Parts: sequence; C-alpha cells; structure tokens
Amino acid sequence: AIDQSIPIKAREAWTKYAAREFTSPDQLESQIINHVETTLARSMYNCDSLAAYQALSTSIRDKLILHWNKTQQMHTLREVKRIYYLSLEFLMGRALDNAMINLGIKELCCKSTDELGFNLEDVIDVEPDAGLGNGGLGRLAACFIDSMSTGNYPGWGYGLRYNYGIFSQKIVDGYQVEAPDYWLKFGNPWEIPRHEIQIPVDFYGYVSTTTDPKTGKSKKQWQGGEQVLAVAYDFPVPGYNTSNVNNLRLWSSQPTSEFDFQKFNQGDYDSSVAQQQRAESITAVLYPNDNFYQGKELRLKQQFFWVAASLHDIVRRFMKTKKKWSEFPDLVAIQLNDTHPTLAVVELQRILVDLEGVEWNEAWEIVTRTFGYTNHTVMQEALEKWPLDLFGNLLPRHLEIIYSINMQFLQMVAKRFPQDRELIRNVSIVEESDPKNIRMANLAIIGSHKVNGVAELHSELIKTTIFKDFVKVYGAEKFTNVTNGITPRRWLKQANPMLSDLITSKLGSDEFLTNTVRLKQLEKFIDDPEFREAWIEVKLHNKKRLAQLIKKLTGIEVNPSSLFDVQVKRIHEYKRQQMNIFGVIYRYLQIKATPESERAGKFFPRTSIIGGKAAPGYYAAKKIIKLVNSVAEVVNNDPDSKGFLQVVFIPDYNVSKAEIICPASDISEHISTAGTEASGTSNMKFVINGGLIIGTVDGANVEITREVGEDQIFLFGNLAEDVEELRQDHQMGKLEVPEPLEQVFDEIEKGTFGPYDEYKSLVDSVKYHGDYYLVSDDFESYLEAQSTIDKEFRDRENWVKKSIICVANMGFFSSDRCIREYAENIWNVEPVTDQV
Ligand code: B1H
Ligand code: IMP
Repeated sequence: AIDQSIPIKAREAWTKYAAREFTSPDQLESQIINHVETTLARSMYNCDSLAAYQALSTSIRDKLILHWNKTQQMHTLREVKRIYYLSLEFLMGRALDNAMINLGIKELCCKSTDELGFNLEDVIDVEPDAGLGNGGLGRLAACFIDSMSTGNYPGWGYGLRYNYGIFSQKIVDGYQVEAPDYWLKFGNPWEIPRHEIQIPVDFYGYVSTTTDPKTGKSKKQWQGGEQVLAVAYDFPVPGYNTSNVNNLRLWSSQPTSEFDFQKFNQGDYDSSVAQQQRAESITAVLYPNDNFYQGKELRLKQQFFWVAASLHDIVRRFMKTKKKWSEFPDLVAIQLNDTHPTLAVVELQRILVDLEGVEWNEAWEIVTRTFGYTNHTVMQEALEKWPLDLFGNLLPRHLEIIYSINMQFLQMVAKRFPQDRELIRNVSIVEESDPKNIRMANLAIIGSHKVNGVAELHSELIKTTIFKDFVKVYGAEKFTNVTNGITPRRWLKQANPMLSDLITSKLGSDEFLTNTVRLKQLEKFIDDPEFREAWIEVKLHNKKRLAQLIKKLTGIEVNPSSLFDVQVKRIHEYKRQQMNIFGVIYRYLQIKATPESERAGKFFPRTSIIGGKAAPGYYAAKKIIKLVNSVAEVVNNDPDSKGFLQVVFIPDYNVSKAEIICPASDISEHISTAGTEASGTSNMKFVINGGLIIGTVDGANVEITREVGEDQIFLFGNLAEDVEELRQDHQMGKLEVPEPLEQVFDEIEKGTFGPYDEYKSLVDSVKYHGDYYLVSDDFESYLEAQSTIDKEFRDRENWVKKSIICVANMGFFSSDRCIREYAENIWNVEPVTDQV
C-alpha cells in the first residue's frame, strides 16, 4: 500500500525531518516557547496564563496529531470496521487535564510549566468548558468516545460545532438568567479546522422524475433549493495508556461561495447577505432542552445538515476501498444517539438508490444492517414528531422515501397481522393526527437492526410501554439493554486524584482505571483502621475543596464537617428537585420547633446543595430555582437553624464544576418518579467517589443497588409498576397531601419565602393538578429515608465502611464495559491494537 508516486529523494527528506513528539520536559518547554513566540506572536514579557494555556495545549495537540495520524493510517490500511457515533451533543468539558492524564504526561507537563514560571493547576483553570450538550445524553457521548479510544476501537464521533454551547446560568435575585456561552472567544487550541473538507448540503427544492431511455424505468432526483457548506473541525480523542487516538468530527455551517449576484446587481444587497447569514445560523447555537422536544424548523435543519455531511464523509471513506455496496455494513456501524440523527437512515437509502443506483430492497438491507438506535427516554414530551408539511417542505425527497419505507413495512405487518388495525396505526411512521406527524422513533426502529435502552429497568419499560407494538412485530430479540457507564479516567482519577492515589497505593497499581472490576480488591482493607482514616481524610479534603468553590461562587461559607447532601442535574419536574426543597423546608421547620437544648441531639448538621440549569422556556423549573434560592436566603440567615442547616444553590452547573462536586458528597439525591429517569449517570459518578445515594427505584439506581448491596443505599418511594394506577387515582380526585407536606405548603403560603404568588403554581401542581410526579405519594418515605441517613451518618466507622464497599463494587459502571457490550452485541467490531 506504499504510494509509489512520491520520488525516493523526497520520501527520504520526509522521513528524515518527520515531526517528532516531545518526550522530556526540556523538549516540551522548547515547544511551548516556540508556540508562544510564533503561533501566538507573544513573548516572555507578555505571556499570561491564557497564553501559557494555549501554548501548552497546542504542544500537546501536536503530539496527539502525530498519534492520530498513525492510528488513522493503520485503520485505513487494514480496512477495519469503524464505528460512527452520531450525537447532536458532546458534553466534553475541558480537554487539557484529560489529555495529560490519558497520555501519562501530567508530571512532565507540571515540571515544564513550573520551570517556565506557571502553576499547572492555574493553567488548567483557564480553559472554558466545551459545553456542547445539555446533560446526561451529551456527557454519555463524551464518555463513550473516551472509552472507544481507550479500548482501541476504531470509533469516530460526528456532531455539530455550535458557536454557542449550553448557556451560562447567572442567578439574579434568585432567578435564573441566561447568558450566551461563547466558548470560542479565545480560539480553541484543541480543534483542527479542515477548511479543505467542505461538503455541500441542500435544503428545500423539489423532486424531478426522469425516465431512463434504456430501461424505461423512472428515476427520482432531488433538486435542492438552498445550499450551505459543512466544514469539518476535528478534535483528537486520546485513549488512556494507549497511543490509539480517535476522532471527533464536528461540522460548522458556512455559506457557499455562490453569492447571489443577480440580487446583488439588482441592488438587493441586503437579502443576498441575509441568505449567507442564514447559512451560518445553522450551527450557531445548541438547543437548550433536556428531555423535551421542540419542533423548530432550524432544529430539523441542524439535524439534516449534520447527518448529510457525516454520511457523505462516511460513504466517501468507504468508496475509497472500492468494495461492493453489499460490504458496506462490514466496514461501517452507525449508532444513533437517540432519534436526533434518524434522518441518516433515509439519507443513506437516498444515496444508495437515487445516487448510486442500488436496487431498493438491496439498499434497504444495507441500511438496516448498518444502523443501531439507542433510546434514552420514555417521556412523551421528549418524543420527536415532525409535522409533515414542515418536513416535506424542507426535505421533499426524504419524505417520499419515508412513505415508501412505511408502505413496505406496513404491508409486511398487515400480512402477518391482517386484522390488527390498531397495531398498524401504532407502528406506522406517519401519525394520522391533525396535522399529521412523522414519528422519528418509529423510523429509527424500522431502520435499525438493534434498539437498546440505557439501563435494565428502562430497557424493560420500552418493551412494555412505548415500543410494545414493535415487539409484537419484530419479536423481543431486536430490543436489548446496554446499561450506561462513565469513564473512570475523568470521573475518578481526574476529578479525585487523592482517592485515585490512595486506591493505587493499596492495590499496588492503577490497573483499576482500565479494569474497574479490580476495585473489588479494596474490600480486603475494610477493617484496616489506617486505611479508613485515610479514606475519611480524602473525603474531607474534597469537601473543603467544594466549600472553597461555593464560597467563590456564592459568598456562602459552609461547614465541611456537616453532612453534604447534593442534588446537581438539569432542573426538571420528573427529577423532583421540588421534593428535595420541600424536604429541606420541612427539616427547617422541625429544627425551629425543637427546643435549642435538644437540637444537637436530634439533628446532624447538614448542608443541602442544589444546582442545575432550567431550559429557558420551562416555567415550573425556573420556579423551583427561585424557591431554592429563597429558602437558602431565609435558612442561612436564621439564628435558630444556624449550625444545623445550610442551603446553597450552585450557579452554572457544568462538567468542570461536577468534577469538584462529585467527589465531595456524603449523600447525593437521585429521586426521580419511578420509571421516568432512563438511567442517570451522575448517580454512578457520586458512588464511585465514595458518596452514598438516596434514591428511588429508578434507572440505574436499581443496578447500583444490586452491585453495592441494599445496605449501602437509601431507597424509598413507589415502584414504577404502581405509578400508572396512582396517577389514575389522582385523576379521580383521590389525592392526600400528607401532613408534613401540608405543613410545608402552609409555610410557603404564609409568605415565609416571599410572596406566595411566586410559588403558587408549584404547590397547585401537587394539590390540584393531579400531582403527576407523585410528590405527595413519596414525600413521607422520602423523609423517612432522610432521617435514617441522619442516624447512620453519626456512626462514622460504619459510614466509611459503606463508602468503601460502594467504591469497591462500582466496577460494572465503567463506560469501557458499555463499549465492549455495544461492540460485541450491536456493532460487531473488534479492538485494533498493533501499530504500523
Ligand atoms: C436523556 C434526553 C434528551 N434522555 C431530548 N433524553 C433532547 C432528549 O434536545 N433534546 O431534544 C435532549 C436530551 N436526555 C438522558 O440520557 C436521560 O434522561 C438520562 O436518564 C440518561 O442517563 C441519559 C443518558 O442515557
Ligand atoms: P479519511 O478516511 O480520508 O477521512 O482520512 C482519515 C485519515 O486516515 C487521514 O488523515 C490519514 O491519516 C488516514 N488515511 C486516509 N487515507 C489513507 C491512505 O490511503 N493511506 C494511509 N492513510 C490514509
């Protein structure tokens, strides 16, 4: 496979002067200075920490690019099967610390920056988060690409390079105020712009029909009406302890160079420029909704833009191998991260049939063998349904292809279930409503060979609720489970270096970072008092670190030896932060009602920490934030509760803050209404850092309980199987607000936390609007679980044992295990190890 077109002499020069990677502090320092003086055009005299960050990052990026090239060349030459992970969100957080850790060069870098007069931790802190995601779904994608690289899988991520990531959250007078997140303000040393890769993407237009003069067959072709360019930006993804470097390719939209000169000459300069700006707006901003579908045309444009560019790239790479189309699924596996990229199914069918002349049925076989679909939610309001006319206007040919796919599918169903009109209505891609809708989940299931949920309970639920009709059609084998996981590199070693070092010293190696079941060995040391003391030390250190952050962000000084009770995640009624804050109010009232002399015996000092963003249009979520802040204001200034209760709302929760918060909890809350949280992944992050959980029997909490044992978790509340009936009861007017919750509501009504008008909707939702999230049903058992925690936390020795048992048994929740399961059961790909 050696390219003979390069003359020997030139080849020798290329080899002799090939770029070399740094391997010592001296070499790195020389590269850093070189980047400061040339790339940044700065000098020793004006090298601030921003410049230091940029120069260090660029030097490390250079190293990554060399590994990247080797990896990609090997994969190309060996014609290995690649995984393409299509996700509209990659919530990457910061890259520098992670790159140093994965490359094993953190000490080396520390030495270099030190010698150049900089503190490495300060340099790390300069980097803005890459916040290209909303929450769990986007962070999962980020963990998965880390694990694909670490496991030596040839896997690429494809996404969008939003100019603005998830908004930054300010708290003003207790209210959330959104500010744009222009994360690219100082450029981005981690990306490689590939201005040479420009892929045209069409929208609108019409479908033309021509007849082939030879065969007499008619042929459909889409004639687009508006064109934009997709420009590639590559982000190298290093694995841990391997030279394998995969690629995250993010697309940025650009206007085509074809400026509308006709309009220009007619003097309509404005509208000609406007069209160019429309093109740029496609990748301008991430939609800030979590678990919620909002049918905006621009969002559909984002989806098609991204899917069309990615597929074009994947197909081009395949065509270089000159293999037959039927071998496409042997070289390509595409995973759909939720329904957002489902158009890829249709676009691949269009490329094969309309552009490459593959026969329809053969093409469809290739398509379905290629795709897998991951479902992340059963919540009705999150399911994507595009109004038919909006869809057909933007993508006329794709709508026709969907009709054909649907017709063929429904004919098959009708043949097998001739009498079942309802079944046919339910599985149809087209919802026969007014107006009609395209159901993306149905299309994704029909277009894939496997469908998976993200935790056992969730994967069972999709089979018995939202997709039960498809189980009838395809059988249960098409549906499978891959329980979510997290990368132990970022969420243990990077976030909690002290704990990671302590574990390394006990286990004798850091192998647990790539083989997390090794953590099990920790149980051997559970009765070693010195080890337990060290364990407590680590937690206290991390709590002090969080206390510092809280002080910096809010001015509030919290007590690090109080029990840290943490709930950080997107604010959503189903996640029930409202129940948490109602519980806090109840605790506050109890403290006040207890004579001062008895308080210390009854209440263990507690700090309730809540954080998270509300979607800008989500009224109830914003009310919850306001209530938390108002309760904090009252409680933190009341001498009665001083020393027993503090309440903090951490503003602008994001990945880099999570890295400080997760290692610092004693208890974290994962208290969704049973059956609503598909998996949850922060539950795993807290437990692997030695924090215990209070939670409902929902999502991955179920499997965490199985792994760590029931004694290590504080479960409460109704089960998923009972939710439906309880809701119906409420609808029939059977709803009892338990006495403690009534007390809380009375206090809110009295205006203790500000004018009642502000919170009336939160209270009414429980009392008068059917209490959809079952706060009234679960409140008392929630309080009970909380008071068990109060009791158990006093027994420090017992608590630390539980904490150690937890960490020792979290091995299952590594995202490395997830990737192995996907690879074996869905993608049929293998790791590729030896280097060229
Ligand atoms: C999850 C979403 C989601 N599920 C739509 N669904 C979105 C849906 O912008 N949108 O339109 C954005 C996000 N996110 C989360 O996925 C689940 O709620 C978690 O339980 C789960 O752990 C996570 C990863 O699987
Ligand atoms: P792509 O597959 O064309 O997108 O290329 C991705 C990367 O794979 C390139 O940047 C090269 O590093 C490598 N690569 C692509 N084609 C070849 C080839 O023909 N020989 C060796 N390496 C290649």
